[in-house]
Formats: sequence, C-alpha cells, structure tokens
Amino acid sequence: MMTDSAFIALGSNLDSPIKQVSKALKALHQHEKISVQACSSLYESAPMGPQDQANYINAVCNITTALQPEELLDALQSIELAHKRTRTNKQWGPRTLDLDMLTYNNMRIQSDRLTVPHPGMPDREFVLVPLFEIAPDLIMHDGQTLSAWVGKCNFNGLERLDEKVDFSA
Ligand code: ROI
Repeated sequence: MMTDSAFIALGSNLDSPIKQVSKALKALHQHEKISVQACSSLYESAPMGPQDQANYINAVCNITTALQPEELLDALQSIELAHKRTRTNKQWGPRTLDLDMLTYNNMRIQSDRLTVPHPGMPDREFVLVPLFEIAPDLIMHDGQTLSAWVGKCNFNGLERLDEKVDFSA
C-alpha cells in the first residue's frame, strides 16, 4: 500500500533540462512503489551558487509511496544515475538531474545519508514556489505556513514556464 507521502524537488541545468525533468517524473511514476499524485509547473531559475552556469529548470512533485525513507532515497539516486547524471567536481556546479527528498510524512530524519525536512528549503525560491503551487496549505516543520516562508523568500527572477509535463504518459 502506498500510504506514505513525500514531496520531491527536481532540478536540471544540463543536456535539455526540460526533457531531463519530464523524464524523471515519468520514471518516478513508473516505479512500482511510487505514485506521482501532483506535479507543479516547470520553473526557470537563476543558478544558486556559482553564476557561471546555465539557468536551471525546477519543479516539485508530491508522491505516495510504499518505500521507507532510505529506500526512497535509493530509488531517487538510481533514477539520477539512469539519467547519466554528470556533475563536475566543483561544489554547486551544473548537473544533469537532481532529485531531493524535501519531506517524508511529518518525519524528521537525521542520518548519514539523509536529512529530512531538507535543510535548504527556506532560501530556495525554486523549491518553495513550486511547492506552494501544489500544496498551498502546507504547514512547515517550524509551525509556520508555507505561505509565510514564500513571503520571506527572494524570488530571484524565478519564471513559471507554459510547458506542461504529463508524468503519466
Ligand atoms: N540552483 C537552482 N536555481 N536550481 C537548482 O536546482 C540548483 N541545484 C543545485 C545548486 C547547484 C545548489 N543550485 C541550483 O544543486
């Protein structure tokens, strides 16, 4: 039974980023223990970190899953690998595909491999805005509304694209 719920952030700025993110959504949905329930629009965002790299395409989806958190992380990492994820040695450099677990139910997880809720959320407009699009009533782990978090973030020119992704196709 897919009784657990998670939000996943997707990002790419290499090798046709829109295609990378669309294919990753389909791969998630095709996993026998993951069902994509909702997906945000695609967004174009300026790079966070080094500026000498291309803009990113970002999105956030909500899944239900029968996988435990570490198993879900394994699934995300194997999708990243299947997409021939390349990353330079440079910290915060360009990447073919990033899949980040933002939340898992209301759990707090702190292990060698996994920190949930994702600690980078508060200052990432390319995560908060798409998350707000699909979960406007979300309460964050500090007790504040997602809406309040969005209100405090810098949009950095974030743009919502018209392209739609059909993850069930
Ligand atoms: N910047 C943006 N805009 N979007 C991302 O998904 C993203 N991912 C990253 C770093 C390099 C931090 N910068 C990013 O991993």
